[in-house]
This record gives sequence, structure tokens and C-alpha cells, in this order.
Amino acid sequence: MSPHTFILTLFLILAAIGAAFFIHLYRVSCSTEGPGLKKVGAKRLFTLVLLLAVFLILLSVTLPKSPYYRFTDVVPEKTVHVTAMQYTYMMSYDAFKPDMSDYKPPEGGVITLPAGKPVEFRVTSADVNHGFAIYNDKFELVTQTQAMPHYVNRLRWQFDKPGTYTLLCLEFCSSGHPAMRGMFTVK
Ligand SMILES: [Cu+2]
Repeated sequence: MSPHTFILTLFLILAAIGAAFFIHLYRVSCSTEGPGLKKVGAKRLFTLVLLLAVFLILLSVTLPKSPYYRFTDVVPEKTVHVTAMQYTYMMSYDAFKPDMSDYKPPEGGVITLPAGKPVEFRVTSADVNHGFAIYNDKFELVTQTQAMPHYVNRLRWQFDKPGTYTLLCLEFCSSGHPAMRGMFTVK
């Protein structure tokens, strides 16, 4: 048996035990025999329907505000290619290979993005998983994504305030993690 099949089988057995336990609990608690128990059943059903309604209302109100839908219908004014690595962020306006052989640093060494215009970061990693978290000058988290090896995450954002933004890693990526940071400016 392969490790995958073993884990799947173990999961299915544990899930079946768990399901049997909860079905048993449900059956026991559903009993309407005995004085006053019919009323309890009706109250329980009412509470359940009420909770479900509240849940659905909250879901329908909050889901469209999910950040995944932001800036999906815009053309970014500028695109920045980011490769995170232990323990820094390499950034360029031009795409570059993970081995950095064709890396072109930005003019002046600092990425500069336009304020009030949508921009896109294409974020990947050259080694392990890192975080790519953008903080404003008050050190408030603005937005973030993961930097993963062999995968490019697109992060779109619009910076309305000009200034210096700091990048921090939010994924423990080894001993140098606390010192891992980067920066760019918005003008
Ligand atoms: Cu890290």
C-alpha cells in the first residue's frame, strides 16, 4: 500500500467513525418522546433555520467584498516582477529568470510606482515559501500575498498615498527570516 493510499484509507476510516458518532448524537437528541420534547424540537428547528438565515445573509454581504475580486477588470499601469529569496526581494520592471542571469535592476535601484493607478506584482520565490507583505509608512499592513517556488502569484493594488512602502516576509523561512525585508516608493 502506498503512503497516499494509506493516508486516504486512514482518513476515510476516521471520517466514518466521526460521521457515525455525530449521526448517533443526532438520532438520540431528535427523540420527541416524553413530556414537552415536541416543543424543544420545534425550538431547535427554529434556531437552526435562524442561524442558517443569518449565515447566508452575512455570506452574501461579505463575499462580494472579498479582495479576490478587486482590480480584476483593470489594466495595471505598471507591472513589477518579484522573486523572493532567503532573505531579500529582487524586483524589476522586466521579467527575469529564477537564477537571476538576466536580472535588470530598476533605475536608481528602487522600484517606483505611480500613485492612484492600479499596479501588479508578479510574485514568485527562488527557494522556499516566503511572504510578500506590503506595509505603509505607519507600519500598517496594506496587502499581501505568498511567494512560492515554481508558481507566480499576481497581486494587484492601487496605492493612493505616495511614500515609502516596506516589504516584510510573513512566512517563517529560516534563520534570517526576521531580517528579511524590501522596499519601494510610490510617487
Ligand atoms: Cu521569512
